Amino acid sequence: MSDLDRAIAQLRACRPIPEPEVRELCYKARELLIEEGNVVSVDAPVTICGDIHGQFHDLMELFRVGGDVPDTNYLFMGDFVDRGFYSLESFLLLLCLKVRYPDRITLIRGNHESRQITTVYGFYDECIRKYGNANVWRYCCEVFDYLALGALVLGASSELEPSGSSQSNSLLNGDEELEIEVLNAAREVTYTSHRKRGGGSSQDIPSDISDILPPRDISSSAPSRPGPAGTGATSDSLGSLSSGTTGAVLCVHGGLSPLIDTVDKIRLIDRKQEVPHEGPMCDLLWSDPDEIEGWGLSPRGAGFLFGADIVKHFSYKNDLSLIARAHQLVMEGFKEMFDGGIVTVWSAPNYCYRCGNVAAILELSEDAGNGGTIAQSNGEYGRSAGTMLRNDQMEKQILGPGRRYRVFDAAAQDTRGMPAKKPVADYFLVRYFLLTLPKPPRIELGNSIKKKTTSKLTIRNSDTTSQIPLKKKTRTTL
Ligand SMILES: [Mn+2]
Repeated sequence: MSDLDRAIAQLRACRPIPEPEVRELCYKARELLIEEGNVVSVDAPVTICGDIHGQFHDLMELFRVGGDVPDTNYLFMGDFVDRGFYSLESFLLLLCLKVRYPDRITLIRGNHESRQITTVYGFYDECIRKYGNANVWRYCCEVFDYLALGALVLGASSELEPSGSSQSNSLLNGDEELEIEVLNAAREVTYTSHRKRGGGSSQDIPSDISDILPPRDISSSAPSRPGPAGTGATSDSLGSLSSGTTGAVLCVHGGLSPLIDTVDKIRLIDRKQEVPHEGPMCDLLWSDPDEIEGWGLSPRGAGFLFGADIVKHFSYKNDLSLIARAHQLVMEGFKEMFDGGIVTVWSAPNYCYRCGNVAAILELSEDAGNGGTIAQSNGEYGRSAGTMLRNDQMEKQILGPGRRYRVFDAAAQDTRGMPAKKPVADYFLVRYFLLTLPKPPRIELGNSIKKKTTSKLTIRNSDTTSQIPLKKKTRTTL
């Protein structure tokens, strides 16, 4: 067993590794991450995850539900630390897995992967509490500076293979393909949505769905979501060029920036620094979609709000079929907005041990028909001037990827060590007692009885109070 495997085993047991090992790990991770571009290319199949926020036991539950590394490819969209009691173990485990299986796990940066934010929201204090000094926090922050800002998932299939347990299989006739499937942690299908092959629309969603998915405005989605060409009679003049083409999926922690109109412009950012208070890098990590037109001021004091028109234009220009992001608590674990053009994925169940929400991960499967090597958008500017847009009137035949959401609850209470009972390893103790006693937990653990969430989905612009801890800036609407 290598040192790395030993560290992984120790962290999986929720026991921190000694400071010198953290130093070594962070050094190796940095060497690896420095080679990655600002926007990492990831091939489907991949499972996309949202905020973790130090909820270690729920991260273990996530792996139980989604499959372990390296059997499942993962893409984590940031906010590994702060708020929860085990930011250290959560982040170091993910980092170990990254170093051990670099091609199997992708980590991108969230707004909490920052010196300033972690000193306010818990990770810094946790490191001091567990090591007696700030060295480990410092090593981790140096890694944060090297995390990619986004990822492009390529080669995702436009339709799903229905899950075995799906009672909706029988509904799937030859004219339809499965576009969305939602499963609970027991792997039972709780929602499906189909689209018609060859030009059908998602208005053809069967009506027997047992919804846990929020009602979606499907009335306006038909024109922009044509069926795949080449799957039967079709008048698609692009012929086989666009057959089954699924555009790329852009993954980013927060959202878009008024200063960035192409994926290529993300690539040009000098990312190896602390998250700035404004500018394109800040916006990617802080912005939120909202039901507005154009751009708006964000109540967070950093980043912007952006509307459906912004997403549609950006996705069209960059040949994207979906933007996946995290950053906002969603009671149902995920939320699609803007005709399915953007989705929020939230992976911290019962957030802060008291919010009562479920969590979700998003699985995109591989396009087997194309051997995973279809000519995909890589987001490079200029490609759109090519064959796909020979005719301005021509709608690009890009389909959204088939999306399987796995929804899960917080890990059972008995699998969690209470922070106070957590064994403290020898190597922490050197200066432990020289410090003041650890701060009492800010959150009542006893208060974790979950309310059953039956009401319609809410999205909280909270994360909950994640506001940049600065004097609020005033900004003009762009
Ligand atoms: Mn966030």
